[in-house]
Amino acid sequence: MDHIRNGWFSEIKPLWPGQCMSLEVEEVLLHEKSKYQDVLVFKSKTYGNVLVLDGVIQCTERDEFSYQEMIVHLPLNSHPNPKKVLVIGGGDGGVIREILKHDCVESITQCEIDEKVIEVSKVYFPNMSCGYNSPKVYTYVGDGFEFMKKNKNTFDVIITDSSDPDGPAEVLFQEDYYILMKDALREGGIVCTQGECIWLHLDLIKKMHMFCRSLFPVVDYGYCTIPTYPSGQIGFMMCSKNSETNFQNPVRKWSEEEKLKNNLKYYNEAVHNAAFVLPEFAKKKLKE
Ligand code: SPD
Repeated sequence: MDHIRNGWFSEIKPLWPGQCMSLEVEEVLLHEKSKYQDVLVFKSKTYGNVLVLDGVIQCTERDEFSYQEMIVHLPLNSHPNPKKVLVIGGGDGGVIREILKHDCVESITQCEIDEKVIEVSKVYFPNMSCGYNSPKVYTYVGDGFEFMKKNKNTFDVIITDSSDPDGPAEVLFQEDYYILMKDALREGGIVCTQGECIWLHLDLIKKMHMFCRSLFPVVDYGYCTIPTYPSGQIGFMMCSKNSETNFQNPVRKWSEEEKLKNNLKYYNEAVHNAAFVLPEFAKKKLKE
């Protein structure tokens, strides 16, 4: 239990040198090694249950809605009629829960490599894993690369809800993976991936932005704030095969009634527009 000392969990990693997020632990609920990674769930003093993979916070019950709403509603509301959605990763189920808020979506295929994450989420994160019961959801336990190689020209939107580019998820931040996603999309399809933090990983974001621009006619980087991710900010790399897409202006909007029904806590239209407004240092770097 290297990461817990004196009743505090600390997220110490070379990916964010010299800094770390700490949460006070009330009780350790589970600590196991899956086939792929170290899985820890603890009840925190002030952020509810927390899921940690290989020492890195993946979600807390208190603030998960920010990331899950944004990684889903930014791309889905930028597509005129998304019917088939593919989720790579996202084993906790939060992304599926949000996709199900779009009635036009007919099927959600999820490809998660680590079955343990799904299992653990069903027990300790019922508010995230609730969508697994939907008849629209098909879950494959396996490698996203292999899955996409066999499913070309199939999806309207692909969402990659991955962990950080350190260990098994590293390949998901490389050009070959984006080529596969592009080929798995139908005409006019959209990709949205976990795109890391401008305060910590701007060189990586720049590199990804450049290869994405060589593959797709429209590319943009949006972000949200979230207290328990490193530096309190995380972004989304968004690419469209449709040259008419303008990610900053959603093409689909919910009525007041739908908004109430969907119980949104972070996303609204103004937040969508503002998500792509970058501070000067990041804007300059991506424009260079
Ligand atoms: N630094 C942690 C980034 C984790 C992103 N994925 C989280 C999974 C939530 N569904």
